[in-house]
Parts: sequence; C-alpha cells; structure tokens
Amino acid sequence: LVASMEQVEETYIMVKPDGVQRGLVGDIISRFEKKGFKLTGLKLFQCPKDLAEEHYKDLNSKPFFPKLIEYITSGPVVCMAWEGAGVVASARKLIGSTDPLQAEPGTIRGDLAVQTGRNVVHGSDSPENGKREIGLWFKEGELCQWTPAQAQWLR
Ligand code: FUP
Repeated sequence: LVASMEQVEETYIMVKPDGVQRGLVGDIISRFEKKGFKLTGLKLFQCPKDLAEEHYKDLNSKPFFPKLIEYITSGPVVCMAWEGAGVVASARKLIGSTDPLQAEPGTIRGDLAVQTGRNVVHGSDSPENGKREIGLWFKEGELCQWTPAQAQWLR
C-alpha cells in the first residue's frame, strides 16, 4: 500500500469560468474521481472580486493580475475540496503545466485548453495553500467528512 505511506492532504480544485462555459465540469470532476481521491466539498459559485484578489494575492504585482481577476469573476466557477494521500502534487500532475500548450497530453490542460489566461482549472500548489484556499472558498458546513465504501481498494 504505497499510497498509505504518503501524507493524507487536502487540495482546492476549481473549474474556472471557461471550463463551466464550455461544459467541461463533468469531465474535470471525473478525472479526480476516477483517480481515487475523495470529494469533500463541491459548489457552483459566482466569485466576488475581493475573494478572487485574496485567492491570487501572491500574484497581485504581476502585469496580468487585473485580467486574471476579470477572468475568474467573469462567470460561475465550480469549487471543490479533494482529500487523499499525496493529493496536492498528484492533482497538479493531473492538471498539467500552467501554459496549456506546454501541458502534456493526458492532462486536463493538455487535453482541453490552449491559453494560459484560459486554462480551465486551478489546483493548490502546496498542502499549506490547500488548507488556506479551502478555508477561503468554503464555509465550515459546506464540507463533508465521509468514508467511501470502496476505500480499501483506493488507499
Ligand atoms: P498555476 O499554479 O498553474 O495555476 O499557475 P500560477 O499560480 O503561476 O498562475 C495562476 C494563474 O494566473 C494561471 F492559472 C493563469 C494566470 N497567469 C496568466 O494569466 N499569465 C501568466 O503569465 C501566468 C499566469
């Protein structure tokens, strides 16, 4: 049971407005489900500007920051919390490189996107940011702790 040797972590995954508009929500959720991670939070949400700015605060000096905020707030997003052994790094692999043209085929961005500024999905870059971002995007009562019936096959 190699996975059980990894630390159980949580990560914040978000289908960005382009992913919702293009009808990619089911495909994106499906990839994390099929991998074997556990969904602990899920909602469709219109992100207010102040939350977008807080989420991306490390990038607020970048020239693309205003466009990034405009993009993330341009329509509803799908907010997700996923839990599992090594889920933070594994989700980043499933998502692929920030620039979709550099992302490997088989990854979400590699399969479904072409532009960095329209790269369909977000995933936390560290366990600390996973916790921080889940705390930003979800209220306590919106998260569920549960045990999947098939857990013995997946961890
Ligand atoms: P990632 O962790 O892959 O989402 O990438 P970053 O945290 O570096 O960037 C966050 C978001 O900023 C990207 F998803 C898209 C946007 N971005 C740009 O629009 N232009 C850039 O040059 C870099 C990032």
